Amino acid sequence: MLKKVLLVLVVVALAIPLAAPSAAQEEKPKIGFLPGVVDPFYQVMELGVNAAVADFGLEVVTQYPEDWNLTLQTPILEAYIARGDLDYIITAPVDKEAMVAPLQAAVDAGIKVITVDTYLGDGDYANGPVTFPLTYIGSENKQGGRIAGEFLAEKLGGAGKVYVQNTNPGVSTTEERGAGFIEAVAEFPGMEMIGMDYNLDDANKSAEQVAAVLQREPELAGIFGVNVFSAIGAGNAVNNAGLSGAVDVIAFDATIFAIEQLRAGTVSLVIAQKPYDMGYMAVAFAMADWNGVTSIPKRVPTGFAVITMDNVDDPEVARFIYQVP
Ligand code: T6T
Repeated sequence: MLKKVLLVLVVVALAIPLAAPSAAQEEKPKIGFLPGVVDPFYQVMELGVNAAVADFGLEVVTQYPEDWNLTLQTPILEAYIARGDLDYIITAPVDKEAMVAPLQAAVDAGIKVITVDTYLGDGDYANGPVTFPLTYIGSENKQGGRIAGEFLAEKLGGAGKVYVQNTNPGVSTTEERGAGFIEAVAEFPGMEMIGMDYNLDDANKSAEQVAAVLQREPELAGIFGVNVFSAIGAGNAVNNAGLSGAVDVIAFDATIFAIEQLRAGTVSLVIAQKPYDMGYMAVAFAMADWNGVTSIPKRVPTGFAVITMDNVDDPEVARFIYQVP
């Protein structure tokens, strides 16, 4: 009898190390990264994603839509779902309403969704109309627009005509930047907001629209370009019209071009976001969720670095310039 008991104990002891570990211990999650468009902002975000993927020993699949377009982002997402091997999708939805159903389909297929930069619904994943994403990691875009508006109004001594170059309606980020700018400018009685155009995230279209406004409004004093392509178009149009320094450009997004334009005197303020951190944190939160962490915040604001000629050479500020190798 004693022999039998000992034998059973030995068999059990030997079996323990062979017992199958739980899925989370055994495997690591596979990530799909789906940016909004090919641009330096998302390329820097990808660097952050890749750094975290390397730190955690994960695998990632990345594909960029060529343009900011629903009909380009949706099929990439559908292909990600169809692969059947992704556990998390980290994405910047190109439209806050139209991308809800396609991303819900990912969730229905068992994939968890994290949104970076842009959000779905109203961005309130705790109490808003869309609650399925794990978290929303991105800038406080209304505040970013307000920073641009206040700076420009103050630089113009509280009086002057201003105009906004925007991308597309329905994009959470750029919509909020435009609204924040208009709100801030309205607090200065001498300021006049003369209009806002949508360039469909195309720098050439932005330049054409700005050229037309410069012709029509000889008293225009300032332009807010709400993102990479809007600011590039605005800067080019102002330069082509020979108005560098006479019409102030505020550039959202710290591209190399925006910084060159700052040094040349066409741009007076560059607002840098933190795309590297957005990408890194999105992967880190996916990993935490995978390991059963339950206290993942529904919203992670990432802040800005506000760049002028006074601080552009300060390494603590310059490190936020979008450098793509
Ligand atoms: O400004 C970024 C991003 O925050 C926005 O959502 C879309 O445009 C950019 O990617 C810049 O091109």
